Amino acid sequence: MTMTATTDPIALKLDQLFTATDTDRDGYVGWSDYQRIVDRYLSSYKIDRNDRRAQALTIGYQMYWMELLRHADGQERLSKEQFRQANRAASVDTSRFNMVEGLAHAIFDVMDTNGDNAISKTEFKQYLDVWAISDPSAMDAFTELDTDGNGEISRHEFIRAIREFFYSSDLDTPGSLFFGRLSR
Ligand SMILES: [Ca+2]
Ligand SMILES: [Ca+2]
Ligand SMILES: [Ca+2]
Repeated sequence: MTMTATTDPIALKLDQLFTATDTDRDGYVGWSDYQRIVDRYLSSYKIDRNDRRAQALTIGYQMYWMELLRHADGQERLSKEQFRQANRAASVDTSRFNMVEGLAHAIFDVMDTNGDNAISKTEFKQYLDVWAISDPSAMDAFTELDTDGNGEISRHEFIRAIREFFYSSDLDTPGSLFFGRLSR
């Protein structure tokens, strides 16, 4: 049985990521979209542009973007289809594995406002603002991401979930819920 693009779970998640990332809604993802996302993180989490965490986040996104461009033959902006293909090509590339982890750690450090190495429910709520997620079930993701149920998302739980977002075909894993629940 062959899977079509619309039933392939990873493609569904990448399309969801594309829509969330295309912040000016022009139908393409470009560096300016990522700059707006970085700005939203900084304003939602009240982090100064010169803060070490702000710089790490910008560098993390720059590296991710350069990697996508590399896999999309150097286009300056990516259509939904190119974005999907570039992410897929990048995900089978081992150099990319470390890069996703680097970005995931930078995002975690931004979200962990009080620096206790865990994301509380309050800290997680800001994340929904960054991505303009208004789905009422979105806070369910917090409960799912907290896999050991201790009331907070540890760094380990967070990094594993980001990995699942890009690599797991199971739409019910916590990592598949970052942008709201998808159904087949
Ligand atoms: Ca755009
Ligand atoms: Ca915290
Ligand atoms: Ca936990």
